[in-house]
Amino acid sequence: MIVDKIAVEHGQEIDKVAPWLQRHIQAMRMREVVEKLKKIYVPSAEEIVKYVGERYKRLRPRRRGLAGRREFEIKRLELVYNIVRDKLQKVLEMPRLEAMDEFHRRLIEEFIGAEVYEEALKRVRLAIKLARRFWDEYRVLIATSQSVEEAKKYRKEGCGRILSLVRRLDKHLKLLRRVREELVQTHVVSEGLPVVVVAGIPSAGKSTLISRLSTAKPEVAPYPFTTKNIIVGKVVFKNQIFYMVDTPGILERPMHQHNQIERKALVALTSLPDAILFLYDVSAERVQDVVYQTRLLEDIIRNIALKNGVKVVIAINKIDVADREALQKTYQYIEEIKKKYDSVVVGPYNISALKGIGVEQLLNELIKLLPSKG
Ligand SMILES: Nc1nc2c(ncn2[C@@H]2O[C@H](COP(=O)(O)OP(=O)(O)O)[C@@H](O)[C@H]2O)c(=O)[nH]1
Ligand SMILES: [Mg+2]
Repeated sequence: MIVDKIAVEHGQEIDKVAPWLQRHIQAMRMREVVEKLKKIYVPSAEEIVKYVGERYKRLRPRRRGLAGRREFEIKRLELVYNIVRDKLQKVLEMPRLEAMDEFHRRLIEEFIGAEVYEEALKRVRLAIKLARRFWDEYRVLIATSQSVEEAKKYRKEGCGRILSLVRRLDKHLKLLRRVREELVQTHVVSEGLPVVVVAGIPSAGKSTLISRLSTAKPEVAPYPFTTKNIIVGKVVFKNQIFYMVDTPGILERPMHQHNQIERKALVALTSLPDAILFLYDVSAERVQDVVYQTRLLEDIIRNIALKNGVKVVIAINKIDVADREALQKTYQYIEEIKKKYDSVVVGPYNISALKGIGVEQLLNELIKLLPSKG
């Protein structure tokens, strides 16, 4: 894998390299994982068996007599073995957990379980090995059979044993297939560009801001293993291209209110951002007061920013219709937050996502925090 080479050439292990390089490695891994998964097809056991059956029907004996029969039955066995091996070997191209970027790895760890995933791959590997053993064994039995009946009997037995290996893999194949399908969906954030994750209570203006700043209509993709979505806008600003990501329902409430799925989703999400943008809603229509919003901010600082060494940029949104009292309180709370988490917090910037007030200055600050393209 290319990224391992980079780390090795730098003479260091991945977690010891500089943060920017680590980010770069993660981004490249992320892309590699998705590119790889796109090219893999994970069949069900039933599909493999059915495919074998179709191909099997087309085989015809070429010679008469016992020698011809042996040759024919070996051909049939070989066909079954070859198909099973090829299909399963393709499945084994699924990346090992240790070769994955953190986002994808954590998704699997949280929603599937690391052991369950590795076990599935192990079973597939084992099935290939056993299939090979049956092929070796039964090929000899058929080749040395003393009658047409005996040749048939061994072929039946050999094919049966190989196909029963496949049938017993069914559960594991289904799991790998699901993992593949879920992770491939993350292609919209897997191009290797820097990521800014936007947080804030519902109606704070996250969607409005992302729509305003993205070059095209934001893309919506399923958040793997959940019924939630990831919304991604691509932002181009002064030579910098990055993603602005919204994850509705995940960074909108303090974490003690999260259900199990949201907690898992958050754990995976933690490794994604290069910076976090937190939006305060200071309008009279805000659905939560600013104390609540500050608690959410603090949660995000502790659970994402501090753990991953990324900054949180604070923007006070809806400045065009700000409620005076809420605005003043917000300044006070932010002051306190800055005292507590001085090195992590940037801002605040007053903006109106709707009217476009202050957004250029905000972008200027945001891009300073992102790894540069080159
Ligand atoms: N006046 C005003 N309204 C805004 C502003 N930003 C967003 N809104 C409105 O607030 C509502 C919720 O915005 P939305 O972007 O959907 O919030 P989200 O839930 O955080 O994605 C919408 O009606 C927006 O038009 C702003 O800067 N000023
Ligand atoms: Mg929204």
